[in-house]
Amino acid sequence: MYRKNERLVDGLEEDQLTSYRAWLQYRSIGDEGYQKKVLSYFSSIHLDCNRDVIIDRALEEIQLAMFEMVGFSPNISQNGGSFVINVDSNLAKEGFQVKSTDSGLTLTGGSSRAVLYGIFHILREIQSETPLNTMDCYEAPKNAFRMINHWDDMNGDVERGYAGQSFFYDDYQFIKDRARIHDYARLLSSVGINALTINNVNVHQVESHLITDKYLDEVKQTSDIFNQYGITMYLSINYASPIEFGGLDTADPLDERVIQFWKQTVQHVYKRVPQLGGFLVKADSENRPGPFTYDRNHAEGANMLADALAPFGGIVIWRCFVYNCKQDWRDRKTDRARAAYDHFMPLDGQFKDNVVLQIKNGPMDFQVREPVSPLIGGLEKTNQFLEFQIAQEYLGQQRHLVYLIPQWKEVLAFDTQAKGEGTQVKDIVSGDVFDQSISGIVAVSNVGNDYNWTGHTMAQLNLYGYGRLIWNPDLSAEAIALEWTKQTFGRDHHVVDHIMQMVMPSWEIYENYTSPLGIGWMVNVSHHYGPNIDGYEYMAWGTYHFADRDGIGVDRTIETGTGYAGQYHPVNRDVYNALESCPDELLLFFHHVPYTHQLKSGKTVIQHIYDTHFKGVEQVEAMIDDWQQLKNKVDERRFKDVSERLDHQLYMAKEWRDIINTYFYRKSGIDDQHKRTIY
Ligand code: GCV
Repeated sequence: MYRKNERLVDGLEEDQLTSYRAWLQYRSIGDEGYQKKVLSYFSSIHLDCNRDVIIDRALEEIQLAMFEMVGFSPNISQNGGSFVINVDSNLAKEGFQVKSTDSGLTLTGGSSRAVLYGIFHILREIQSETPLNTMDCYEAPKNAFRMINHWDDMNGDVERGYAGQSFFYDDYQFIKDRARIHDYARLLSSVGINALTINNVNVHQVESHLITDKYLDEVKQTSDIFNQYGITMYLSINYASPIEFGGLDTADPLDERVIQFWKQTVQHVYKRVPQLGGFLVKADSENRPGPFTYDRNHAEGANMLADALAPFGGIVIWRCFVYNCKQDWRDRKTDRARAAYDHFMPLDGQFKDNVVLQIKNGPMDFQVREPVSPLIGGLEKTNQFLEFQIAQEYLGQQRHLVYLIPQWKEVLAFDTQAKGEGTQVKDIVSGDVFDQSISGIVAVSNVGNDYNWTGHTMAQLNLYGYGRLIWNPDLSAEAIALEWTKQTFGRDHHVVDHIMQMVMPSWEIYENYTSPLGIGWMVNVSHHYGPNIDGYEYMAWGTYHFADRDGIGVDRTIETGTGYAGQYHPVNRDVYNALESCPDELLLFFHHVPYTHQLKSGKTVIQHIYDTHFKGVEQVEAMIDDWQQLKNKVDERRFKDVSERLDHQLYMAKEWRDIINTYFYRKSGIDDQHKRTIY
């Protein structure tokens, strides 16, 4: 009854399987002509390269997909066939070429991993019914590292997880049945992900032991599963491990005992898990230990670990999310936005070659809208990863439909001006601008053990889109959404059109009914969901928006504010620093203005807040209308799931609208001309 490749059989109800399959639906091809062509092109597979475990997975995938799509599973032979697979090491290691010939198709990969990517590419095209004789292409990923970070804890919780519990751990143990991990690895490799961490960057005492004999067997078994799909596994480590389980009283990176501790620990870990990629570290941030305790800087901290990992080809991924957690509300000069740059810019050039800095896309924390972190384009002599968050911590927690690719496209297209005009983020993080030995993009995962992986069915699109976008940042948000929709829900125009209408504006819609003009943060303490204007926990007794009766926004200018604007290269610095040139959507991020300040749109700030909040609610209503058109056009289970989430989204959008508009109306004391009836 279930397909053999979906290893997770137990625990799934029949009608949940469609959701579980996500975008790998491989539905039967309806068009008879196209079906015949597929049958003839893939009647047999000629494997013209050595078999290994990754090639096995690739073959398994195409056999399965063919069986599903055309009812026939091709034979594999080494003596001819209409579909030829080979490996040519002259191609880029992860690059592949597809060529149509008179008798069929040839797929050539630069490695086994590339063959796997090529197979998924071909299957994607077939699901969109792309004519087979036009499939010729050469593809190679723009980014060498394409990574996912899990924030899973060993008690089974997922920090900022909105899709159930962890499928790695439960009750401080690895989950014995690894079926789901296989299926997950398959989903990831289908969109080109090649690296991941499996434990939270907040490494508590229990998880510290992941690098000890207590768990190394299971770490190895998990790593082996991912390796089969071309994915290298990493672990988050606790900087204070020498104290946690090493019997030392210090984690000082320059202390010889600490240095020896890490050398021996790493040596042991690699003996047990030779394919491990290295360590991810969150240090001196949100109460995590780090080198600051010993008056050492982050280069000293990271380099010590890098030395221990170097003999094994391991790397250290070091996060730049370091800031002072407690700020007094009267203090308008300390600025969390400045922190990453202030800490790490002075260290540019001091990190070892096998260290890479991981930088969140914005200077704060994955808000609905932030400027790009000035560290990207600032650092010139340091390896760097850009960090996104697929989990929708501040973007509706996977109860709201928010398509994140348009936001990430803006980040990647941002012109940092680091080497004059045209120095876009996408070229810096890919390592094309500065000489970096390690470069790429990483994102916080949005999956859990929910039967549909992501809680909201539509949030599958963000996982899919993340992989596709970082493989090729030039793909448009529309193209990615279209690919996903066709694979996930089929090619019916009616279905595709309505879903596209829902997803494409969804980021802007969310912004409309939540935090306006770059202000961010107005969420409830600790869980970060729902409107609370004065709620953010790390701002002691105050807010990050400084709204008072006279105005709103954070003055981050050089002359009178925190000086954050000065962290950008001159053109961007000047644009953000001047009230006249600062773009409306980031106005309150950079400036404190009166409510009557006129935006470039011609509206006042207060009127903009009112209008967008009303508009956002109307837009959610329109989304619901779109979805309702699809009743009986998509399977019942997914229809019901999405309908329920949309209803909740509308409820919450109204709550946001009413709370925000009422608050600012009262706060500003603006007269009636700006008012609209709220209730
Ligand atoms: C894993 C934010 C989140 C934390 C998260 C942190 C980080 O502050 O709220 O849950 O911790 O980012 O990125 O380390």
